[in-house]
Amino acid sequence: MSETTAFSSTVSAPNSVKASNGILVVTIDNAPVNATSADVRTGLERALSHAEAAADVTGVVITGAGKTFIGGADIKEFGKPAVEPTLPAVIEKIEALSKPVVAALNGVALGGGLELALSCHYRVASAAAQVGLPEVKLGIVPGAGGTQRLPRLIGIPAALDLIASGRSAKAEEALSLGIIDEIASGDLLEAAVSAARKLAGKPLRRTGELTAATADPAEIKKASAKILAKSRGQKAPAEVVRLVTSSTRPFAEGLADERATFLALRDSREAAALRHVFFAEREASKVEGLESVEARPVSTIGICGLGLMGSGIAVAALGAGYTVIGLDQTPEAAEKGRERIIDLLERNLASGRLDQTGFEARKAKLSVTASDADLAPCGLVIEAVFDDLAVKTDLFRRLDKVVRPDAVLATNTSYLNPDEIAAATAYPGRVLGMHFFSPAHVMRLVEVVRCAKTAPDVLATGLAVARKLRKLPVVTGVTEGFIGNRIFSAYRREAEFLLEDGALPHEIDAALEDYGFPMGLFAVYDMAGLEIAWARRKRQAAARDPSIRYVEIADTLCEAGRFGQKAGRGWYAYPEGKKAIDPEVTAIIEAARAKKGITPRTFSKDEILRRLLDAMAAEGEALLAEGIAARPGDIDLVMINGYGFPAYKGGPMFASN
Ligand code: T1G
Repeated sequence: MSETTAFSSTVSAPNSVKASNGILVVTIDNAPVNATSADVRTGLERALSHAEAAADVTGVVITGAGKTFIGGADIKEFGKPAVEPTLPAVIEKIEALSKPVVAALNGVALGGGLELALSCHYRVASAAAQVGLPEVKLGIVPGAGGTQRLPRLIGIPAALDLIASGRSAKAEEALSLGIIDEIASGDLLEAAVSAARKLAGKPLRRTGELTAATADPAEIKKASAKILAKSRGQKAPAEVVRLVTSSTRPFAEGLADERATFLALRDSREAAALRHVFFAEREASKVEGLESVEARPVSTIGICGLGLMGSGIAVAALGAGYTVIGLDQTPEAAEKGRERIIDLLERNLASGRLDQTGFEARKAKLSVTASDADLAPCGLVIEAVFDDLAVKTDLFRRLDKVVRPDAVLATNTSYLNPDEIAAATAYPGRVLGMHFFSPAHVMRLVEVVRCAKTAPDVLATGLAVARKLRKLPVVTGVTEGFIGNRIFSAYRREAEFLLEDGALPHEIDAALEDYGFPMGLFAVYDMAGLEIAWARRKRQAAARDPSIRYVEIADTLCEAGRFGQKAGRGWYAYPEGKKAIDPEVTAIIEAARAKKGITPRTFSKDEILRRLLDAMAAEGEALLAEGIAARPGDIDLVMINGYGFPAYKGGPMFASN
């Protein structure tokens, strides 16, 4: 029995080892994503030691089981005591091995997975492989050589782009960049073993020994500035810029700096927040009671109302490969809707997000009509008509008569009670809410509303379709405004209390933008327009409890015609379209305080933030207590993906801990 056959019998899960003509093939089989857990690292190190020593081994191939090469270091090990060997130690061993080590990328190679591949002497990939260093999305930097090896392989500008964005590159792009050396035309493992055999006994290309090609300093400066501007105060992107742009220094020095930076960031609040978001996204897809429920089949989606929301939803559905039938009140309105959808597709084409084939394919799957009966083939119909109860119940009553018995009906209402809409139909069990966010072809979030009578497989269908649309579905129960708008209302209410108590709109907005919000609350208001919320407040005025504090400032602005940016003035003035503090608004606020006999006081940014975050978290606790939201993480995902809450703060529930 050969040395290696004897050795492979001693190898236990999660790695397996077999010899192939002198090449030791190591397969990492650590479901679900072959993360480099302690066991994987130990197994790899043993296999490398064996390969180095064994006379019957001339090379090594490392690959992954299933559809993943390596999904990265095991994030679940973060914050736990380190277990030797560390990933950098295993990677150093690979690079230093005297025999060729070939990475056979059978699927995604991310984070530590790509770093491991970069230390190999040759990389072969399947056509479906993708590579990336997404660590910044977790508030960290690559910690196993990525910021030093990748620039040595592909140059500083390209490495900066990939690592600072955290995006993945498909096999073709990875080949053209030089990250991989070959895309296997036939069997991947055969190609890898053949590459290892060809390299045996030859001088090996060790990435760490390469020099990062110098690039135009102005280009690097420009790219770095763009990354820093976009990072809005996050630490990790700035550290990526520092480490990658200095990767021309001695390799060992760069590696040590990278590791220290990684460890410091890994234990930071920012990284903990982004890990929370990472796992919250995975948890959100686990809905109680749906563990073994099948979704209904959907290949054709009907969309009623082809305005801003409807056309955005249509573009998302066409992008996911669905056939779309758009319905509007008249043939003219339907045709206008089609033009709106085609226009959005043409913009994607023009920006390169879509190629001609994709454009034509989507166009071919779109039809519009003004006749309800044409929706008969739909497995799911989503309405995005005017947010009025009578309009929506009338529509659902009509749809009930024309769609398939197993068709699912979804309402995109943001404030109405979907139970009342469902009650207007013969089969309320097939009704749920699917609350998209504008622009619907861009925003990731969909609040999937479980109505009182929604059948489990109908809820499962809503979730499955949302995922196929590459959206982030979060399940919510029925309450006014669901999770997002209910929290938003509490946040807005507290902000208006702060105005009465002494703060001003620009001070509150500055505190929010410093915290990481892309835009302050009052600036967002002006952008969205003040009239819709005003109309709702007026509708609710008669039922309002006079014992509950109510701030009239927003009403006063609307009564003065200050409806926001498109009216040229709202909470701010917009001379030549540029936002400016308006003393008229300050006067309106001071008058409101005087009317209530409130003596204003000044607030620090921290005080303002504390009050707003506490208000959001308190409303979140209420939603959890009422069973509207299943987990704090769900609430955080809604506020991050629907309302601009900075992800690196983790969301209001995480931030309140
Ligand atoms: N560690 C631990 N668990 C992980 C994991 C990881 N790296 N990646 C995924 N999981 C779990 C996830 O929580 C879920 O668990 C299950 O696997 C399936 O995931 C030194 C330190 C690989 C593209 O950032 O992007 O390397 O919910 O639903 O849609 O520089 O997972 O079933 O219990 O997402 O098929 C860098 C993270 C780490 C990639 C697969 N790597 N993962 O997508 O499955 S930091 C990443 C992903 C690092 C080094 C540093 C995706 C995926 P559960 P899933 P998927």
